[in-house]
Amino acid sequence: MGVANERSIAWGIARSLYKAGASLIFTYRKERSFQKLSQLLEEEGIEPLMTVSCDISEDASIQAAFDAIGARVGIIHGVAHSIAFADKDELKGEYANTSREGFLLAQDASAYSLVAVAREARKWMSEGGSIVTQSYIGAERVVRNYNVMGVAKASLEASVRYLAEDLGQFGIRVNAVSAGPIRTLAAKGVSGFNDIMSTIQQKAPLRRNIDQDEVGDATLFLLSPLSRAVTGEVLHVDAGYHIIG
Ligand code: NDP
Ligand code: N5H
Repeated sequence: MGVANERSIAWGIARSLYKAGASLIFTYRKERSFQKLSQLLEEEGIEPLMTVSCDISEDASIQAAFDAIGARVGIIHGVAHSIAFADKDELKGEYANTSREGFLLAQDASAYSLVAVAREARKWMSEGGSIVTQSYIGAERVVRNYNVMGVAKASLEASVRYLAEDLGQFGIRVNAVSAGPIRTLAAKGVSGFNDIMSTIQQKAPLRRNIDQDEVGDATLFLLSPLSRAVTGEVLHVDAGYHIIG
């Protein structure tokens, strides 16, 4: 869930999963994303089991998407949730100025969406499986301009833990990847992005930034049985930046 174009983290995940032999189902919101996705799938010679429209701001849309998926394939083993949204105006200046509307929008799209997706997906995860979402270090620490999205990611990471407890008894694991900054469509035009990338290059233990394929491979690990005893975890895929004070 969440391929907008070739730069999307979700596309990195799709490539890793495809190489590992997974059967793939894609969801998209905008028609533009559907077109990009179809083009990418054709270029890479990937034949998905299906591609379904899903707007995570609408419960009915999530339900309809997973009902359609369930009706077609019967059982699913994993979900990659790679979706977030906040109003651009909330991603600069003081967090103290966040509007009620902006706060609720970020929480709804970026954190509650995982809860709603987990609820619908679990109905079809009758053999157990794994759900993985994407977070950012701004959930744990104050990162300039991340603001309302930092609070939404904190909520997302807490949801990962509560969902892990609920779904563990059914053999379903729930984890997050906390990725370093990657130039994607969502990141386009946000203030301070370039400065953050150069700080990582100077300060991260590996002295470099990371890419979509590295997040894809880590997400593949969390979706696969290689991580079968890991749940409720936030795995940093950030060249080690999070350990630096
Ligand atoms: P992209 O812009 O490539 O992906 C964002 C996706 O969110 C798009 O596919 C967009 O679909 C989808 N989306 C937004 N709102 C909705 C909605 N209401 N319903 C369905 N889909 C929706 O950016 P990224 O790959 O960077 O973002 C993916 C995830 O990774 C996000 O959770 C982000 O916070 C996280 N992340 C990103 C980092 C980065 O540096 N890029 C770092 C750490 C985490 P559409 O355009 O069709 O609406
Ligand atoms: C500290 C930073 C830089 C400042 C904050 C950036 C936050 C970005 C996250 C959200 C998801 C961006 C967002 O919603 C942008 C939208 O308002 C406008 N863009 C769009 O509508 C595009 C077209 C679509 C595809 O975007 C979405 N979301 O659907 C954080 C960065 C260093 C790291 C980063 C970029 C983190 C992250 O969470 O994405």
